[in-house]
Amino acid sequence: MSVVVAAAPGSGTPVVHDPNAFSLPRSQKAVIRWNIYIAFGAMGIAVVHGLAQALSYAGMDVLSWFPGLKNYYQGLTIHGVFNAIVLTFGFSNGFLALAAARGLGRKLNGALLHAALWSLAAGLALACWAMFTGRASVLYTSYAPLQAHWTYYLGLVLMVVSTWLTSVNLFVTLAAWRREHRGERIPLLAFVAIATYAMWDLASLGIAVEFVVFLLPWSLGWTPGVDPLLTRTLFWFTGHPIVYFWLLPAYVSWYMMVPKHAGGRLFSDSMTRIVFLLFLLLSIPTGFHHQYTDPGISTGMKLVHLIMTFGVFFPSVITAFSVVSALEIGGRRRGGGRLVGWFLKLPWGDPALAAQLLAMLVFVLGGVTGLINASYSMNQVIHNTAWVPGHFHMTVGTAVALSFMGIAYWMVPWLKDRELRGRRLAVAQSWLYFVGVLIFARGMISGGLEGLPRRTFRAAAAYTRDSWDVAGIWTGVGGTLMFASVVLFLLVLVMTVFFGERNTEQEIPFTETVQTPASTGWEVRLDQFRWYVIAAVALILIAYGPYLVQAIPPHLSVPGFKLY
Ligand code: HAS
Repeated sequence: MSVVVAAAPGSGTPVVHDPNAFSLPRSQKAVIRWNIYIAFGAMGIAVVHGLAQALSYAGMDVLSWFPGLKNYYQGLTIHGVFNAIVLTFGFSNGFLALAAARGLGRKLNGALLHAALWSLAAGLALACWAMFTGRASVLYTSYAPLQAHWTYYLGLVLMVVSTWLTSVNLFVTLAAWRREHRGERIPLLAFVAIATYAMWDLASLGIAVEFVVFLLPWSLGWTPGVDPLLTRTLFWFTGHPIVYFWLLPAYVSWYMMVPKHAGGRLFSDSMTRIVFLLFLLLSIPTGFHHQYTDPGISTGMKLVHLIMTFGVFFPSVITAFSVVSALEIGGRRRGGGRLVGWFLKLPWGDPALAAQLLAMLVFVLGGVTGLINASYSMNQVIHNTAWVPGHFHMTVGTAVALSFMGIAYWMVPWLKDRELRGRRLAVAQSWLYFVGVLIFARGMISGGLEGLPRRTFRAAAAYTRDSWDVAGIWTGVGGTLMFASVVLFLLVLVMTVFFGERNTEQEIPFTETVQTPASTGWEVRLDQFRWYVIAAVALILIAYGPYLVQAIPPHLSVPGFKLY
């Protein structure tokens, strides 16, 4: 079987590559594998704390079963950091590096690959020490004036550095490819992986300044205090686009790999590039939608961010149509007809596909709740309630996490040269997660609408409302099913790594496009990242400039508040 990856320069003729011809040096495969192991290892620890939190909503206190755990917020910090930072960074550093290498058909820079892994590991070790010893119970948002030990901030900085090193690696590999392929279009698989890191490079500047310039020196006692509003704003400068850094690896798979699993084809090369460029342009100037209730930021600027938030909704809507059309091609090829017949004909027995289809279905609800969050007046109803974790467990907690599990079902076997072990269990695990998260989110969402607060240890809270009881039970039951599902996922992974049958003939799945990339005309300009980066910077200046002018110089006056 052959796969179209690019058009020959100037001719529009597709260049055909033999998928079996691609391989990476063993050492590079091993580094990518360790990124994935760290990512899922972190998820394994995080979900244990997740179970405790879900049960707390149902009124059950199991925290005393955790040796060394000092309080609820310590567990919640570990849950958030491990899932939102370690799982996502480790997975992206591994998966997108592999996608770019496969797209470009060449190996990566080995030194940068190793440096990124060690930076992630060192950062994780530092942050773990701070979190597990109870010196960093500040939650993943790290809001000042809650103060953590300096090792926590340094640890998170090193983890961000690991993503930058991966990004440098991708751009270095792209530059080497370009030298040998003058005038050619960047292969789509590499383009989408690199565009994701280009967006993140810009987005991560906010948290880098927050941690390196303000929180780290403050935690070391080098500055008299901190400016909570400025640091919070810097956090959300990164904190909204980070959700797209979590999501886009899943989109890379939904666009480029899921159609292959389904036997379909992606329709448009150009539309796919435009979607990723829209994320580069629109993801960052949106952060104030997390700060609608914050004083000190003008309503006018919040309105600007609101409009941009509705803008960044569109690439996801385009994604829904593009991916569904690719799936429909696959379903119809398999004999499915009519309105939904093709959907039932998809190969649901393939766990890599089933997990991602179910993740997509949940993401429809995640997207709808996101729009409600973004609406200024409705945000006043749900802000800081359980609704918000309801929303993000359907986005990052499922669209992303369940997609990552689906991707792992082909990627770990490829990286390890072994067959997936426990296919049926893997499919069952995906359905269990799907059912679990729908029950869990039903509880969180309905509880939130009744005013059930988020980030609260409900099992020990001195106040309650009757209407929270049923919502809490839904949350506890759903969370338990999600936990059981992740345990099964890790079991399948361990069985595959240690007992999977040897197979060195596996392919990295990726799709053809119905419309091959144009080699002339305006579409060629889609590959010139630098212009889109400049435009993104201009939009950021419009969205954040007025606030920063009034916020600088910062007022470093608020002392730290420690929970330990
Ligand atoms: Fe969000 C809060 C608005 C998307 C994550 N969000 C959060 C928080 C997290 C998070 C973690 O405006 C909490 C932060 C905290 O700790 O305080 N969010 C949005 C909007 C979108 C959105 C407008 N969020 C995400 C994604 C996340 C994520 C993605 C993680 C990956 N969010 C907000 C707002 C808040 C917020 C406010 C602040 C709330 C507050 O007050 O605190 C949009 O980007 C969503 C667009 C998505 C869609 C869905 C498209 C559907 C697709 C699936 C296609 C599949 C189909 C099925 C059709 C429009 C692409 C076919 C299937 C077959 C099987 C055939």
